[in-house]
Amino acid sequence: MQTLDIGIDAPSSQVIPGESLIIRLSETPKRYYWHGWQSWSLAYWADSARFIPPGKPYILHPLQIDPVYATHPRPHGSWVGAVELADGRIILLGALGTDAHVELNGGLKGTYDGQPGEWLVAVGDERAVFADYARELAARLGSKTARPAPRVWCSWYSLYESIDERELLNVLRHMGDLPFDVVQVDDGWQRRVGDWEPNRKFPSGMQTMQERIRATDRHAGIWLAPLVAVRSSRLFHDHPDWFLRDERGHLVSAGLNWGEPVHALDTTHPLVTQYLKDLIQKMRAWGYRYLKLDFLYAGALPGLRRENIPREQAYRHALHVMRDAMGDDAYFLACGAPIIPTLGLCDALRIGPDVAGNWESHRDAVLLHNPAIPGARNALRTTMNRLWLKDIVQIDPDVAYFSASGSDLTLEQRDLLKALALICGFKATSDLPVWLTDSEREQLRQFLKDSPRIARTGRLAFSIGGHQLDFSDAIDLPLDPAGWSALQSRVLGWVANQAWALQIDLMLGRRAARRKVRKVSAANGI
Ligand code: 9PG
Repeated sequence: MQTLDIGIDAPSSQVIPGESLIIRLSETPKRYYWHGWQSWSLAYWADSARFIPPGKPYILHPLQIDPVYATHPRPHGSWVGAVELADGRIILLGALGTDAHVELNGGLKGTYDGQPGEWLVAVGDERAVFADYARELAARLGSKTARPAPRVWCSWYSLYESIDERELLNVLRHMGDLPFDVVQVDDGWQRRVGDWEPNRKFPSGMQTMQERIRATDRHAGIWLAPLVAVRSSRLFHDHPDWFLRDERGHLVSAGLNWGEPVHALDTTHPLVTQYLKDLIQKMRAWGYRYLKLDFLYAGALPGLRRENIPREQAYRHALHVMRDAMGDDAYFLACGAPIIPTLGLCDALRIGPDVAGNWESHRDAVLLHNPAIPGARNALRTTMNRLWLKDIVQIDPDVAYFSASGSDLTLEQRDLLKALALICGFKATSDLPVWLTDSEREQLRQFLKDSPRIARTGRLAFSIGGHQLDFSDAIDLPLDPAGWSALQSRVLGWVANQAWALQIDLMLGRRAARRKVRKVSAANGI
C-alpha cells in the first residue's frame, strides 16, 4: 500500500503504478463522486457525509450494480472516485486499467483486484481533472469517437416486447422522410433470450426485416444480449456447462428478467468464444449494421472461470471477440456495460439507466431507493454525472420523447431529455410516427436535423441554442426513507426480494406497457 500526501496547492496530474494507493486528505471533503459499475448504476456527487445504501430489491443487484461491492460500508465506486474540497477544487483518483475500486476511507483509497495497475491522481477544477482522466484512459484503452453518432429510431420505449413484423412495417411506412439514419429492432424479436432466432411474430425472418428497413434508405439495427441466457432457453438446456458458476458449483445469478432467472456465459470457455463469434457474424449476415449489445455486465460477474483471469479482463476479452467478429464498419452500442472495460471497443456506450415513460416512482425512488431502475429522472441524473466520457466515446443518454400522449412526462421533463440528447450528441426516440401530431412531427424533424450551439454555463447549467437550462433540481437524489417511510421501505423491500413478487411486478409492468400501446394507438385512431 502506498500512502500519498499530495500538495494540492497547484493543479497537477500524475500517473502512479501500484496495486493499492491512498491519498491522505488534510480536510473532510464536501462531496464525494460515486461512480457506479455499469451503464445503469448510479453516478452522483453526494455530500461526503451521506452514505447511499444499495438499492432494493437485492435480487436485482447483479443486474444493476457491482454485486461484489453491494454491501460495501463506505462511499465508494468502480475505478474512479473524487472528492470536492471546501474551496471547490477536486482531487480525482482513477484506475487506468480494469478490475479496480475506489473508496473514501480516511482518504481516497484505490485498490486493484489481483494484479497491480496504474492510477491517475489529478487535482484541479472538475472539468480539467475528468478530462485528464478521460485522456489517460483513451491512451490505454482506445477511443472510437471519430464517426458521427447515427440518429436512431429504437422500438423499445413504445412497443416494448410487443413488437412484431407488421407493427414495424407500419412504423417504416409512417416514418416517411423523417431523417433517421438507423431503425433499430429492440428486445422482442428473438425466440428466447439466448436463442437468437426470430420468433413467430417475425414470420418472414430477420434478414427480410433488415431488407425492408434498408429499402427506406436507412441502416438496420438489432438488439441482443449475447452474454446471457434465460433458464428456459435452448442454449441453457443444451450447454449448462457454458455458464458461470461459483466455488460451490452453483450457477451465478445474472439477475431476474423476462420473468425468469438469467444466467451468464463463461466467456473464457473456448466454445463460448466460438458461439459469440458465430452469433455476431449471423447478425452481420442478416444485414444488420448497428448492433445494440445489452446486459453486457454479465460477462464480468464474479465466478470461477475456465481460465483464471480477473473478471473484467475476461469481459474485455469477450468484447474483443465480438468487435472483431462484427468488423469495423459495424456500429456497436454497448448497454448495461461495465464502463471502463468497454472503452475503445464500442462506438457508443449507454451511460445511464433506461429513460422509460415516467419521471420517477415514489415506490422505486424513495421506498426502494433504487436509482438504477428505469425512469427519466434516474437516466438524467447518472448521464449528467458521466458527461466527461464524451471526449473518448459516444455517449448514449437513451431516448427523448416528442409525443405528448406517448409518455407520462410533462413538457418540461421532455425538454430536459431533448436537451440531454443534444448535449450528449446522441439522438434517439421510440415514438411511433403515428402518435405524433403535425407539430410534434415537425419538432422531431428539427431535433434530428439541427445541431444548436451548446455551451456549459455552470456545473449543471447549459445554454442550448440560446435557451438556458439548469439540471440541478432535476437530478437531486431523493433522501433515504425516514420514519414511517423507513418502515414501509423495510416491508416493501422484503416483499420485492421474493422472486414471485418481482415476477408479478414485471408481468404487470409488461401488461401495462402493452395496454399503453393499445390505448395511445386507439386515441390516435389507429
Ligand atoms: C430490453 C431493454 C432495452 C433497454 C435496455 C435494457 O434494472 N432493470 O431491471 C433493467 C431492465 C431492463 C433494462 C434496464 C434495466 O433495459 O437498457 O434499452 O433494450 O433492456 O429488454
